[in-house]
Parts: sequence; C-alpha cells; structure tokens
Amino acid sequence: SRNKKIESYFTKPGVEVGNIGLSKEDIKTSFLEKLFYSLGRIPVVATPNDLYTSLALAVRDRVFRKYVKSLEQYAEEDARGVAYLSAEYLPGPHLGNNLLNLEIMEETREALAELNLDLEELLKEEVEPGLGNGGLGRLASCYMDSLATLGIPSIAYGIRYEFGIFKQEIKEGWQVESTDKWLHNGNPWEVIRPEISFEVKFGGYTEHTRDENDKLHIEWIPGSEVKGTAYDTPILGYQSNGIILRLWKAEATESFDFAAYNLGDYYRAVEKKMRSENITKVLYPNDENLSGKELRLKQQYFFVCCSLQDIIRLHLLQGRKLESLHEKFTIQLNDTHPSIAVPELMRLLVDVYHMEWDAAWMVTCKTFAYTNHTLLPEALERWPVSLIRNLLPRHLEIIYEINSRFINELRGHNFTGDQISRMSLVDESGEPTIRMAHLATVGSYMINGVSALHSGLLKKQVLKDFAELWPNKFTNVTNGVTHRRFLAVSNPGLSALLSEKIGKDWLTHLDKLKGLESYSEDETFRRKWMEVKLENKRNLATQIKELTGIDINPEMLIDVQVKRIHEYKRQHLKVLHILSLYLRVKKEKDTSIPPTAFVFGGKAAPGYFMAKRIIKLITAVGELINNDPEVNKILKVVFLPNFSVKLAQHVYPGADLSEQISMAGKEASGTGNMKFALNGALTIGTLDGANVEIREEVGEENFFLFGLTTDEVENKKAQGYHPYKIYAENENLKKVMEFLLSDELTRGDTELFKPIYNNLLHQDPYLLMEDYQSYIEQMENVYHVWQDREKWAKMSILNVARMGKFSSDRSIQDYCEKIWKVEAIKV
Ligand code: 8GP
Repeated sequence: SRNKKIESYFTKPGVEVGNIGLSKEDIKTSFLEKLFYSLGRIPVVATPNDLYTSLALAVRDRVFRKYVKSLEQYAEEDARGVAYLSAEYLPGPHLGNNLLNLEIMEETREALAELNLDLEELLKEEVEPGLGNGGLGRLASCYMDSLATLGIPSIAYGIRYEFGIFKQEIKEGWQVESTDKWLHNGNPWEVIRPEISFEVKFGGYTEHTRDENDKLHIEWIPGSEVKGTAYDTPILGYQSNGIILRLWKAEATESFDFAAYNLGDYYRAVEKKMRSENITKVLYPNDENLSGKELRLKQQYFFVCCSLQDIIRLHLLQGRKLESLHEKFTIQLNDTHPSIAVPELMRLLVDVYHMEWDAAWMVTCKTFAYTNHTLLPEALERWPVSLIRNLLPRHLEIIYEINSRFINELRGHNFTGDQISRMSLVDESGEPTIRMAHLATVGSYMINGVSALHSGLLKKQVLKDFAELWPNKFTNVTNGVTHRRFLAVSNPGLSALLSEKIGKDWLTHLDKLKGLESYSEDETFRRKWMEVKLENKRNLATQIKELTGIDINPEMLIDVQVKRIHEYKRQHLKVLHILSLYLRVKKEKDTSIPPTAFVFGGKAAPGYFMAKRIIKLITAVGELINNDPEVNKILKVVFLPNFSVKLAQHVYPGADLSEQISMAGKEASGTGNMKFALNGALTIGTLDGANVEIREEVGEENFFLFGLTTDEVENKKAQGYHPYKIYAENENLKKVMEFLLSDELTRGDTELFKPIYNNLLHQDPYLLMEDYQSYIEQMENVYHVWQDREKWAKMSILNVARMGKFSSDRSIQDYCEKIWKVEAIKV
C-alpha cells in the first residue's frame, strides 16, 4: 500500500513531487534551494565548487525524476533486460550532457545569468570520473548513453575506484604520474545505497561432504571477507529514460574486527579494515597489457560477485525462479575482465541455490555474452592456477569441472589432441594458467568482436578452433560513439548549423545526416562550414595556450593524434614524418609546406618503457621546432597533457586531420576515429579496425589511405621482415632516423632515443620502416588537397554526412537484435 500511495503521485496527471520544473524560473529556484538548504551556503561565501554542486544537485533531481519513471515502467512490464559488466567506465563530465538530454541548456544558462553566474564557468568546475584507461571504458559509457536513449531495460555494473586513471603532467618532457583524487570535492551525481550491499569471500579452502543420500555438498570456508556497497549514478538518455550505473565500493564486513577487538588488538582490527578497502582503491593503469597482480584479480572477482548477487536479488524480487534467469537477464561481459562471472554464477546456482550442475550450466551459458576488444597477445588475460587456488579455491574446482566436461565434448567431436590442448581452459605449456578468453567463450552464448575486420580476425586467430566448433556463436558488432556528447554537447557551433539545415532529428537518428550531402555543393554553406571549423580551432588554440603555453595560429592545418600511447598505434611514425618536414624546412630551406600544428595527447602506462620514451621524443621534437624561428612559422608540435574525456570534447571539434595510423590488424576498432570524422576532420589512416568501415561509408575519395593491409602484414612477417634494409635503401628515411641520435635533438644525450632507434632498425614489430614511405606520400597528398580549401570543405561535409552508421545507437540496436534479443520500452 505504501508503494501504491507513492505511485499515485506519478500517475495523477500534472502532479509532480517537488520542484522539478524545466523553466528558467524553476531552475533558478532549485539552484538557490540547493545552495541554501543542501549546502547551507549563501552566495557571498559560496565557492565555485559550491555553485557547481548546487547546480548539479538541481539537475540531478530532474534526472532522477526521469529515472524513477522508467523504473516504474520496466518493473510493470516485467521486461527482459541487460546487465553490462565492465571493470572500466569513462563517463566524462555529467552536467553538460544532462542539460542537453533534459533540453534545458539555454534555460539554465539564462537562469544563471540572471544571478550573474556563467554556465561555462560552472561546467569547467566538474572533475570527471576517470574510471577507465581508454577505448574500452569510453565505449561502455557511450553504450550507457544509447541504452538509456533507446529505452533498453538495463543496468551497468562496475567498480568505484577511489583513484581513477592517474593524472599526467609533463615535466622536462617526461610523463610524470600523480594520483587522481576525483572524489576530493565530493560527487553530487552519486547516491550511496547502504542497504544494497553484499559479502564477498576470499581464500580459505573447500569442504566436500556427502549427506545420507550420498549427495555431494561443497562448502567454501573463506579465509577473509569484505563487503561491497552500491553507489548509483543515474545516466540519462536524450529526451527519454534513465539507467543506473552501479559501482561497488569495498568495505570491511561488520564482523571484521570482532576477534581482534575482543583481544584488545585495536590496530590489527583497523589494519584489516584498511586492507578490505584497498580492493577498490585504484584503477590499474595498463591499457592492453597485463599487470598480473593479485589485487587486480581481487577487484575483478569483487565486482562480479556483488553484481551477480544483485542480479539474482532483482530477479527473485520479481517473484521469479532462478531457472528462468537467462530468460529475464542477459549479462554482457566487457572483455574478459569480468569473466570470473562464469564460475561464480555456477557456484551461486549449484552451491548456494542447490541447482543440479547440468541445469545450472544451461542457465549460465544462456546468460552470458562476451565482447572481445583486443587481439594483442600481451593483453589476453591469463591467471596462474596457483593464484586462483589461493584466492578463489572453489572457483578453481569449478573451472576444472567446466574444462573436463568441455574436453569430453571435444573428444566426442573427434578433435585432435593438439586442438584440444590449444582449446583447453588450462594452459599447461609452462606454469599452469587459466585462459580467461576461453573461459568466457565456453561460458557464453554469443561472442563478438568490435569491427568487421576485428571480428574476422578473432575467428581466424585467437578463437579459431572455437569458431570452427560453434560458428553460430560468433558475430560482429561494430563500435559506435554517442554523437550527443561528441557532437551536440561538444560542438555547439556545428550542431546548430546541422539543425538549421536538416532539423533536429539527427540527435536521435544519426543517419539523418545524409540530408547534408547535397549541401557540399553549396558554396555559401561551405563558407559557413569553414567558419564554424575556424571558430572551433580558435577554441582549441586557446586550450592549447592555457595548457602548454604554446601559441597556435588557428589558420594552420591542425593535425591530431590523441589516444593511449602504444607502439602499435605508432605515434612515433607521426614523429618521423614531422622530422622529415623539419629537415626539409631547416636544411633545404623548403618553405612550400603549409603551416601545420601537430597535436598529440594520451597517457602511457607507467611501466611501459617505450611508450614513455615516445612521449619524451614528441616533447623533444616540440622543444626543437617550437623554439626555432626558422621553423616555427611553418611547424608547431604540441603535447597536450592529461588527455581526458573533458579535454577530448575540445579537441575533436578543432581538428582538421585525424591520425589513425596503427599497423593493420592491431587496432580492434578505434572510436576516436569516429569522433573526429563526426566533427568534420578528414582521416589519414591504415586499413585497420573500424577505419575500414569508415572509409567504406565516407567514400574512398574522401579518406587518405596508406600502408600495408592485414594480409600484407602477415605475409611480410612470414617471409622474414628486414627493417634495416628498408632504412638503408631510403635516403630520406635514413636522414630522419639518424636525426634521432643527433645532438640537436638530444642535446648531447645521444643515448636518449637509442632504444627507439635500435628497436625500429632491428625489430620494428609494427612495421614503421615498411609503411614510412607510403605514409609520407599520402601526407603530401593531404597537403595538396589542403591547398584547395573548397575541396577540403566538401570532403569534410561528406565525411560528416556519411557517419550515420557510427552512432552508438546503431551499435546498441545491433546488440539487441543479434545478441541480446531485448526490446526497447519507451517511457
Ligand atoms: C580497445 C581497443 O584497442 C580499441 O581498438 C577499441 O576501439 C576499444 O577497445 C573499444 O572496443 N581496447 C581496450 O581499450 C582494452 O583492451 N583495454 C583494456 C585493458 C583495459
């Protein structure tokens, strides 16, 4: 009856609880109410953070209002839903996005202006949650935006890291890391749910006993326990529903101190508490590389265990049986990081809920689906058997049981011994390890890669034998990005121009951009297009000045490569090109090169030696070029420190050229490539990841292609690759390479770039030497087109017009149709 009463508030037409109106006056009143009554502040003493927090709280009320509405409806319809499990999220700042989605950007701006406040200033105050490393985490957040917008019943689970991805500073040209204290000023977007908390066990041993009927019972006697508590952040869709991002924080269990306190050992009790809380202290900053650390496995199990218990709680709350879990929930594994969920669900069903193994296995493999995000061998997760035995003894038994049944099945299919040992969940070639990608594959009903090329390679390489066994379990879902954040919010100039020409439908149907194509022939439109771009370039130049002190002339060609620093992404190939230009200007007095600003940004994993050297190389080239009056009118080199979603939102709109130059076969998809093109940058790139599909969509004549294809790379490597030979035969490349060791660049420290030099000359695993010449030539072509601004503008318009496919709305629709079989419920 309590519920009925509350519901009646929502169902009575026109009746609202509290002040959640959307008019300027409503927003102003709410804002002041929050300042006075939630924060206890008056305007004269309010700090910028107080003002930002008040606005955020006022907006959050409106977001929650949408969320509770959707919740009501989802519950009523008893709909099938999605649980998204990801160890990483990179939501970016919430405020601007929520204002867009509530359609109150202008009302809010005006409300604040009447109070003599500037919305832009308050937006700057927000510290974003850096709870991810890069592509994978940002993708998860784009998908939340689309899940909410499309009205897909869903919930996303993850870890509430107290310290997110480290803060990057550049000191004397080197990356220096410091902790990211994103919660320092409080977090107005989250709500703690003290009563949604679960216990998570670690260590200990298992006890096997038989009852009077000879039925086996297995009990896990843990060595320690922690508690996970839910922190909810509502994520709003455009003009529509909201969904919840539920992040778990580790705490000590109530009983943590019991024994120790009784013994009067206060310090030991507190130490135990601290150890529990350590689990969610910090995000591992490795992108596409393993840390192999015990704490990382603890994090993975911790959040998976809490999330599965929560899913089961929600399922049972609706009065359903566990046997139907897979009918009501599908659980998406964002890479293998949450793949311990497979044995964990088995443990819950069999040990805790006493289901028979076969029935439990049926439910489990119909519940999970797995997305692979990388083929890099160093990123494929493997955990030592010994580590799992110590930390999760019961799970190891379950994994062995799954494996032995799986191997029996393979024998039944007449697989050879070789194939079986390749496919086994346990790799026994060295120290025994569990192959998490195999575990995820065996435990899932569908497996997908993130671009057409990558999904194909997944079936040819990493999961080849599995694809032969279960061809129908494999599919592709090409990544997408939310154009609402990455175009509507971050590029208001271009958005306004688009809406003026083709209306606002593109906000929910990105393929409507097609309507723009014909305007590429319209001279007046092209002029407006270029004006908008120039304005965005001015904005970017201002950011660059603020962050680095470097002056950029906004008229220059702005050529950008922002992404994690990794050898396979080949930031150093870009550097070789820049050096070739430098030598032309400096030594050959060539003044024909169009003025260009080369902008880099991205973090290197703190333990990744080569990546950190590459940053130093970029900044050293920058020092040399930016301070040389003979060169710096033509060339500028910038390294933007601490690349983040917030900074990215300034970068994409201001770019002319997007660098997507990874070695073919290595970049699973890429999503930055989509964000650039959506903002009118042209792409120079290889046939890698989603570049292939972007080029297909925008037309090959509107894309600057270079480099070997995946097949050519494979053949080259198979034949024996000799980078030194290429170097020796290319005079220009030779000069550029030798310059890496020059005093001019290294200021006498000739060892500085030797590791890069030697690596490229003698190993060159990512074929920079091979692709160098074709890259240089294609860059010449870029310059050639750039001289003809009308043509450039035409190509830019066509790029934007043809980006419809790369909305994350389309990706989520694909997931719904090809994998989840979930339907939208619009509120
Ligand atoms: C990335 C891929 O490298 C990128 O090509 C793709 O667009 C993106 O995932 C989204 O699918 N992979 C990762 O970010 C990754 O594997 N990160 C894990 C270690 C954190």
